[in-house]
Amino acid sequence: MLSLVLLLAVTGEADVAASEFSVLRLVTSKLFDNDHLRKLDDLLGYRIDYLRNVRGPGRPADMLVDKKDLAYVQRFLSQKGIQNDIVVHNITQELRRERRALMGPVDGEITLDLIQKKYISYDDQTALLFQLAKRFPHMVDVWQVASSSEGRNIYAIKIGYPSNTKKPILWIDAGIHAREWIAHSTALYIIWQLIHDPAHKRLLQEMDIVVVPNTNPDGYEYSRKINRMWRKTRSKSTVSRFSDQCSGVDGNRNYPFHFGEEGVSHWPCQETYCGRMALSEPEVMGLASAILERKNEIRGYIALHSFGQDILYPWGHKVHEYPPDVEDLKTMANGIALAIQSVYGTRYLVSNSADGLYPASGAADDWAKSVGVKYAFTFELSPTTIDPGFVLPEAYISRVARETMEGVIYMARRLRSEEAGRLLNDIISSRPIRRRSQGGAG
Ligand code: 0X9
Ligand code: ZN
Repeated sequence: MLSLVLLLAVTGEADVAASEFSVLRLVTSKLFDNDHLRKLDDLLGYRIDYLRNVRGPGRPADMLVDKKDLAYVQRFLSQKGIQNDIVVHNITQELRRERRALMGPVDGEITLDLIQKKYISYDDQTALLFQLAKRFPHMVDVWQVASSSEGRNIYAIKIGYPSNTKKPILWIDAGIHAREWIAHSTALYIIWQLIHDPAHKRLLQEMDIVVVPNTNPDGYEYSRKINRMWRKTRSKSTVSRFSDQCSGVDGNRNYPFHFGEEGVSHWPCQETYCGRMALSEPEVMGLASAILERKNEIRGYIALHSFGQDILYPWGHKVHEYPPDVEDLKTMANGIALAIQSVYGTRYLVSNSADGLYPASGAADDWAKSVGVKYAFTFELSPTTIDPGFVLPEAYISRVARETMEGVIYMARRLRSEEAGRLLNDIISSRPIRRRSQGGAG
């Protein structure tokens, strides 16, 4: 994971001209290669930052290297027999380009065109939710689920037509990791289309879809204004008095399920810091409470993240551990992947999150599954590669959003038909009882 000292140098306004960074992909082949990498840190006099950690022989890792040290690092790795290739020559340039494209607050209405073309600010995302609630009061409800550490209100939007009975819910949230901007934009697009496209009317008569398009607004705004690669929340810890990078908690390590076990850091200055205790983050506390209140209705949960093009299913806290109904989850995930692929041919890999990616405990998807949401997934959206990685150009928003929408609709329809099957079963299995009691009365 990326340490932030260097990233501040990469992205901070004042320092942006001072250093340029490249991304070097390496593949270790032997276990003791790790010792070589530690030795390299010693020789350089600082700890190298990883965009993707070293996970073992044969698995690629990505390191962020100051261009002035690049030749030295490459020579060292090659001498030790560690395969290495430059995958991004100048990541700093890409960040600058993106920064120039950012826009100020929108004047007037937020349009579909805008959300497909721009990464909009948190205030504009919120304005969109209220704009939609005002215009479509018969099918839209917006409410506050949490208040962030810095005091921003976090909203959920429920889309669905009124019903006399409790409707099943598909819950989608996005942006717990601040820098994964394509997740927020995709969530906004899904909201827009569900409301405006009449093709979804029947679905929304029978089920509700709840979307929280930005679960970490403090981090998002920090990522827009100060440090593009910010991942965590922005809560203050005692150590953050010494360094800004020690602020915040990884919200996707802060849920109360196998909290603080594998794939987390207990050190506040690290990217995967899980917090002092589960639910320490007001954002996570608010989301978890909102989900718990509706857990009997929520049939599906999707956490939108980037990047990788994966549909990840539980359990993610430990390798080789699966829920008893894992085959159902895999079938659903395969269907979602095919639905996504049907739009532009983009391939998503379906895998268990611990086996396929890495074990990470205290994450939202595992927790949702643990409280009874049958289908809980993390979608790692596009791209697949570190270049452009989190910094996906705005030109790709509409493509990613459209194909993801297809996956979401596939999942929602499947949930709806499972629900219909369940209702039918209930009716069939309750019939003999009713007959008997009718018989007795007569
Ligand atoms: O590490 C994460 O939180 C997610 N990947 S990301 O690159 N977007 O940070 C993956 C979480 C997968 N789920 C679990 N491990 N439970
Ligand atoms: Zn993420």
